[in-house]
Amino acid sequence: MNIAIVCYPTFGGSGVVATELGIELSKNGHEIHFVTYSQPVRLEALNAKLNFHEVNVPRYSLFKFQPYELALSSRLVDVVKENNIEILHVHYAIPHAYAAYMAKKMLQDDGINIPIVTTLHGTDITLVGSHPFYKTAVSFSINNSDCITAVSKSLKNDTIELFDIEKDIEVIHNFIDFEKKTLKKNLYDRNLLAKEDEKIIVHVSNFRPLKRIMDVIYVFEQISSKINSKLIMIGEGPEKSKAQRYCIKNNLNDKVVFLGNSSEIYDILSFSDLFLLLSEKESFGLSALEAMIHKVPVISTNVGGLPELNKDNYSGFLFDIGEINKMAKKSIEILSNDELLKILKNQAFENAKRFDIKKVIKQYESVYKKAIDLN
Ligand code: GMT
Repeated sequence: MNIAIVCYPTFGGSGVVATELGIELSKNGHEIHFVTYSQPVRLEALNAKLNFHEVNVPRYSLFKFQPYELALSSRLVDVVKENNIEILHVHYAIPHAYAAYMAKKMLQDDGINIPIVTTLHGTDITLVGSHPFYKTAVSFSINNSDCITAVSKSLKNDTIELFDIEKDIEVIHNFIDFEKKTLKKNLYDRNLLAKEDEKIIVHVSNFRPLKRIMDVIYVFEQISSKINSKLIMIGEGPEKSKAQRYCIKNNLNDKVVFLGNSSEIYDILSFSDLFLLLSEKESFGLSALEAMIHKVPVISTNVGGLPELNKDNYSGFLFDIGEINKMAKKSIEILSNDELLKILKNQAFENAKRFDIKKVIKQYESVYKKAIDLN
């Protein structure tokens, strides 16, 4: 199939999922065309089956807000026509599902009927999409997709609760490519980040308020009072400077390393001992799955799709939002018992196998066929 994939090209989970999916589909013989405003960060190499089409939005001073949806829908029409695209798969409803609908309507004028698959990722529903300023348009574009998928049961339920959805939503969990795990770049050596006798704890996110970055720091503060350890904070976002200030003020700055956005996450995870994801909302928690594939157990909250991913007392442990003392106590218990840590590491890896990309790809292929049959 010739498939156009629309996504955010950044370090965020939805862009990573869309990119990894496109790469795997191309390995399965499909021709993939990414349409977005810059080359997706995880899309390192293009080839005959993996193409990238940039969406440009010319700056014009009359516009206070540059009309990205307009540029995207025009670009989609061109890409569909020029590459005989058979399906449009849009990741993240805003504004992608809306732009896809406009492209579909424009293409109908040329006698082309293009099916749309929309994948909902989380914040497009739970945070931004349900805002009254957007809700009507988001609801409309979801209902006008041919097929809708959500990355967890929890997100499906949230979508049904927050919007009047007239169509079925299929749950296709996020996934991981086990072959990629071995593709280390070897840019990071363990001893660049921590001493040999220090345990390594990791957090990866976009440091937005819903990630509860300060909880990560508070939990680590308690851990580091008992366990010789380092906390590696990966990502960029609005809560980062507050966390950095706290670390400086509380003499934690030689124990907490803020790395910023990194393309070497897999290298770092490969020598880590514990992953913290303490969000107040999380439709799936892809970063926790990336930790598990590297045998890193996960301490997480029990919100959203996290219980579908992190198996309590197996791949890690789940807690209510803000249960800092309990989270810290459990982390100390794990990190001070090498035997227990080893068991949990192996179990985290076993648990990750449920989300192997090879299984998931078939689900997406069957959704594409369903969407094509509907048109
Ligand atoms: O976590 C974020 O804030 C980024 C966001 C995104 O869209 O890039 O992540 C969402 O989609 C990911 C991929 O499906 C999920 O793993 C994340 O759980 C989800 N984030 C939230 O629901 C907060």
